[in-house]
Amino acid sequence: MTVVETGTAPPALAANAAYILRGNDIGTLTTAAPRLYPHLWSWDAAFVAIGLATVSVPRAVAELTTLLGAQWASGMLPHIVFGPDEGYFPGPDVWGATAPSGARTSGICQPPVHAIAVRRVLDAGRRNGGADRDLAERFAADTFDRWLAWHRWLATARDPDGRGLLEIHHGWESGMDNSPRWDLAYAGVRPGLDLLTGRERRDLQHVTDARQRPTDGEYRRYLWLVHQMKEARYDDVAVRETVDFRMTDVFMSAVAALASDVLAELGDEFGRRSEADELRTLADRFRAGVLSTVSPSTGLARDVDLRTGAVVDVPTIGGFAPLLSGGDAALVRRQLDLFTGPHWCGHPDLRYALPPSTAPGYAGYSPRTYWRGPQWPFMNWLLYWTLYRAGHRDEALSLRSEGLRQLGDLAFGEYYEPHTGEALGSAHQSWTAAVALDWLIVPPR
Ligand code: 2M8
Repeated sequence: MTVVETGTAPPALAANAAYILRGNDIGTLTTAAPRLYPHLWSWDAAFVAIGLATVSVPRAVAELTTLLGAQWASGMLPHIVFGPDEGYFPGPDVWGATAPSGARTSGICQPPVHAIAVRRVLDAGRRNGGADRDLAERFAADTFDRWLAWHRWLATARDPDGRGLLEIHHGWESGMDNSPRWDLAYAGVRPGLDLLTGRERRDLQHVTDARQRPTDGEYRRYLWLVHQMKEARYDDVAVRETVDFRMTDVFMSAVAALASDVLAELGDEFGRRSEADELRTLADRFRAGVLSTVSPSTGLARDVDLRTGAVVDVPTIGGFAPLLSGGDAALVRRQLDLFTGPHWCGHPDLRYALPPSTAPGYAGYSPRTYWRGPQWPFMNWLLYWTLYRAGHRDEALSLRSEGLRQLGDLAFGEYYEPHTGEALGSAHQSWTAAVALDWLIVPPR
């Protein structure tokens, strides 16, 4: 085990992280968090599998199998796979969506990070050898077409014009729900119905400081969009034509570029040459799309409102999409300097040198409010893994050591206050525990 300065001895941190994942395990799925999120979330499940792979390859495989079991006929992986708990709002009754397998799901998606999890589980199986290796290799080979179908669906349903930028229909699809990235789009969403009054916001029962969560006004808009998509029967074309929220998501597009490359490498290993070529073409398309959005003045990538044509110029973590997609060495260098510099990770008032979800200097920065300022451990891991893979080792290892120091409080918070290091949101958040395990147990390659 590598020793990193965490404030807590690494074995104790790893043991606690494994304990959290075990506690959130309800059989075939790991809840994203014990009370606030008592179901499986799509991109959380990928990070959870990455953490689980360090302690049990079969359990990691089971997590991804549960997600795939809820895949829609179109290839879409839904953003929530509901377990038996009824304590989340909006729950299955609001979504009214079911996968061909009968699994109850939401009707939208999240960023496609999953190929990274398959890669990581395969690597863990091969490190362990024996039955773990056999299982992981069989799983990766047997499910390759399912992940491919997911990427193909994104490329056709969400980038029908081939501009290399994925379109989203709800802030929840970005995973960065109330980020200032979406303020402009939400300002144009005027709910035709009040779908909140009379319903209970369960999230506020578990996070008692309401400032850490989206407002009721934001929730009314969230629910209205769900209503519109449900009315369109979740049909890809009908939703595009009717929904009040249509944004390109540059961060999700960068994840698609990265994950398509990772899936292509898996295709190479399993003799799927033409599919690997197809995935590389997709990766190139998304990479080019991401790079086309970069502001020459700020150096950050930008989202576009497809309904109005407005370009969103706000300094959020989403602007660093090129760090995930790569593709332009000079731009990536410029972004790394910005990322490590005094406006972001190197900001003198930060407790740990980790990226806040919104730049501290921005007028709308709010250090305790969800995606409007706090630091997110899984995000730190994603950037760490990608930067290391791309050869930016110093920056990657700094994210790892600072990320581990942050988690030394053993709270495994959903997100962290950047100046004090206080854990916020849900405690015992699964993906936070998962990335701690990977950081502690798997040496960077
Ligand atoms: C948050 O989103 C959910 C809705 O999907 C919520 O607020 O109820 C986001 O942080 C999202 O990225 C994450 O996947 C989910 C579960 O951790 O929680």
